Amino acid sequence: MTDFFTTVPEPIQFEGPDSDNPLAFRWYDANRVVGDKTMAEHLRMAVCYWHSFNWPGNDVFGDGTFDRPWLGSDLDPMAAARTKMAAAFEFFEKLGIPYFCFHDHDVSPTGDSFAEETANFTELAEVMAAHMQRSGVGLLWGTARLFGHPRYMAGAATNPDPEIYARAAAQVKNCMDVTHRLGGQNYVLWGGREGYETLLNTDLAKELDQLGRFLSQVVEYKHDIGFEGTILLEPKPQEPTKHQYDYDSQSCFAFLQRYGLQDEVKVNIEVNHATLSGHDFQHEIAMAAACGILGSVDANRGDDRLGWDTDQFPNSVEEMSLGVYEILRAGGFTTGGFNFDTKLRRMSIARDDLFHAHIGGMDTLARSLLVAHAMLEDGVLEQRRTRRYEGWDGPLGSDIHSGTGRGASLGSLHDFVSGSDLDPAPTSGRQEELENLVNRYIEQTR
Ligand code: XLS
Ligand code: NI
Ligand code: NI
Repeated sequence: MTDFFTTVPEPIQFEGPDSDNPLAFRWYDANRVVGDKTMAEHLRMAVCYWHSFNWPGNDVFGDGTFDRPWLGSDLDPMAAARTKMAAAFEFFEKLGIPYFCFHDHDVSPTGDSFAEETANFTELAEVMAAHMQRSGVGLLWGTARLFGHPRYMAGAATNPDPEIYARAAAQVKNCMDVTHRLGGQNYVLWGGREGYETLLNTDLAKELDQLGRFLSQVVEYKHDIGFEGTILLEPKPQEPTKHQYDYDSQSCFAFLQRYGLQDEVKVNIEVNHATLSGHDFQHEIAMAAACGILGSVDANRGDDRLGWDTDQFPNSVEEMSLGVYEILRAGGFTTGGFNFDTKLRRMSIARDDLFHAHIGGMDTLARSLLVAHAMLEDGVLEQRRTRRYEGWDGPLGSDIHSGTGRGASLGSLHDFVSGSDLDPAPTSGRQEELENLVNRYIEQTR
């Protein structure tokens, strides 16, 4: 291990809920078995490279505040990338996190030409492979940064210029190759610039077809190279563009169906993107699961008062428990996991702030897993839900679904209602009682 994080000399340990050591886990006990899997296997948590190691702590008004010595513009970019990578893996190992995620340009400098970009990335992928081998830390997903360079200002796949589409496709091919080489579990596409600023200069129909074509080419290439991970779209309604096409899970599903990709591509749901689109995190997970496209999660939280992606570390057990509950109901993750797409606040400038932030996030998810598992195991919520719909298991419900008997048509339903003294009584939704029940699990689960 290198010695960038000198104030945290030893790996973080689990000490239990009564510990007052701020550099210990109180809930995340990697090997604790919860149901049929360990906590580590359920949660499959990852650190993201970009916010933790590439972002200098700047914002639109001010410069970087963080102590990230590898970000100096006077450094040799390849040497700086190696230093950064060593510090990143030191962090992953000391934190005891099983996975990480990256953008191509997080780990590798772009250089002056595409050839140089490719050569740099190929070289640094081998350095990354060696770190992964030594540390046992795996790659949850890779992704290409198709939104940073000025060439992508009007989109990558959805750019009005097909040469920019081609440049983006070449970059994605490289990134899929490296993700495959490193045993990545998934490959992500977040459409940061795949949207518009004004309809006055935008051909929506053309752009959607371009995006559909791009994604189809990604899927074809995945099969060509035998990549077994999952291709994931990451919904977000806006920011940086005024409107993004991958708005939310339900619109992604419609898009995938339109281009015949619904069995090939799933979604990576981010908590703060869910809330920006006007939904709860729980809603986005449940909707993706209902559509059969639940893939992975970017764990973070937003700020109710701010209308942008603040990417704060998750700290609400209630919010995360309800999301994890839907994940468990859907059978849990397969290739997905929880990536901390989270950044420190700009004033958190001590090196060990990165540990405190991730420890809090990991403990929040671990505790949420316990709550969600207890709720599912006890079955009370599921029984209530099942009972609420049980009429649909009876003869009338099956007639309607199968289009037979009384349920054959509006006419036959009309005959049925007219010829009976049908007067169905409404039943209570019992929402408050159920909310109290959830709070009981949060209070009591250990
Ligand atoms: C930005 C996105 C981005 C993706 C990866 O809002 O969350 O970080 O996760 O490109
Ligand atoms: Ni994200
Ligand atoms: Ni985000």
